Amino acid sequence: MAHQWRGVIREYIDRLPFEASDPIVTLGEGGTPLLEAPALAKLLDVGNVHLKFEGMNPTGSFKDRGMTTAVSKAKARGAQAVIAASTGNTSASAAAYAVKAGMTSVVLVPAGKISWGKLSQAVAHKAQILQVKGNFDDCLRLARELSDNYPVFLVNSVNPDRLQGQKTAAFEVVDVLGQAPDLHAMPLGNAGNISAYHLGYREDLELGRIKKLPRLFGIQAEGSAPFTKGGPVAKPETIATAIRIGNPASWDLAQAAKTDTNGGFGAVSDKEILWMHRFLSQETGVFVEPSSATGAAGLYKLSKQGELKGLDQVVITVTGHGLKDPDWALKDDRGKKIKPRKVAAAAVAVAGLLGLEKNR
Ligand code: AN7
Repeated sequence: MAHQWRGVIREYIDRLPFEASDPIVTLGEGGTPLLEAPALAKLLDVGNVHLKFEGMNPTGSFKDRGMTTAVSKAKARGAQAVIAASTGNTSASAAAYAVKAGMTSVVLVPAGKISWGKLSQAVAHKAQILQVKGNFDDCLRLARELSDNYPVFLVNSVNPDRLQGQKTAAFEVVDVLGQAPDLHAMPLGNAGNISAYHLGYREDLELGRIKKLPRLFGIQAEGSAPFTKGGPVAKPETIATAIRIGNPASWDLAQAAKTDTNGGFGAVSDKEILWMHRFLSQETGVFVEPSSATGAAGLYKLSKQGELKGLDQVVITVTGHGLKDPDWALKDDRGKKIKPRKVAAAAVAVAGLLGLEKNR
């Protein structure tokens, strides 16, 4: 029988706090493509760019890597319900893994500020969804308070089991490249992901699988950029709703990731994010949600400032699938809705609209 990828816990069990006899709740997450993107290498003027396409996870985002570990541990501890605060992707993932585990899920989302693709996933997986009159930071505060005082198990990335699973993305990059890249960039929100990559690459360094750490770069949206502002942002705003976060929980871990790797934080405007969102679709064939274009958009900005000179290997994690939040693809640069033209069901009419001349 052909080998099937078994999910990150089984694939990396010797590097995770699990035994084969532990309950393992998986939907086959991880093993995502690391795609060469020559168009992006040219744009950024660096040797090579690879996109780590995390939208290829079972619920369409990188969150599944940490959800398999968090929900598996919750099950081992006898949990019957999980709770998560979310800008959308965590709720979709928590809801799906809770179903797989035979648990119920509660998700707290900022009212009106999550994409309908993500909301549809939480609904489909029968989560109890509550729209909180507040932002993500309020949702997380509530989720923590509830899990401290009621029988619901917290599966946000403040739960260390989440980072354990998420660190496997770094292992996969090293498995494919055979080394660490010079620089690895990603979107930055609550900062779980950059902290997890740091953990994963550090472990690879200690095991001698890599000779140096990649410089880790986390890129935020300008309207919600606590890391470049130097402190929490009270009213975060951006069209990139996944990273509309003003008070990141993993603040200290992200600072350590930056310092330890000689990395950096950046911020890009919504316009820059949408430009890169389109570039990725049109020039690399990879469809991501707007938030996920942030890492590449940040590097483009740095490249224009001459900051990427001489880099050979660059990896950019694109965190979520384009189908999560497809509305942006259907808008032109001025925000006008793109409507494909209508045509009569006749070849000559189609050819006419396409400007095709008949073969001789
Ligand atoms: C597509 O789902 O915080 O810096 O509640 O959905 O690890 O928070 C999502 C975050 C990047 C930021 N890209 O990652 C949530 C949530 C996408 C995301 C991030 C998120 P972190």
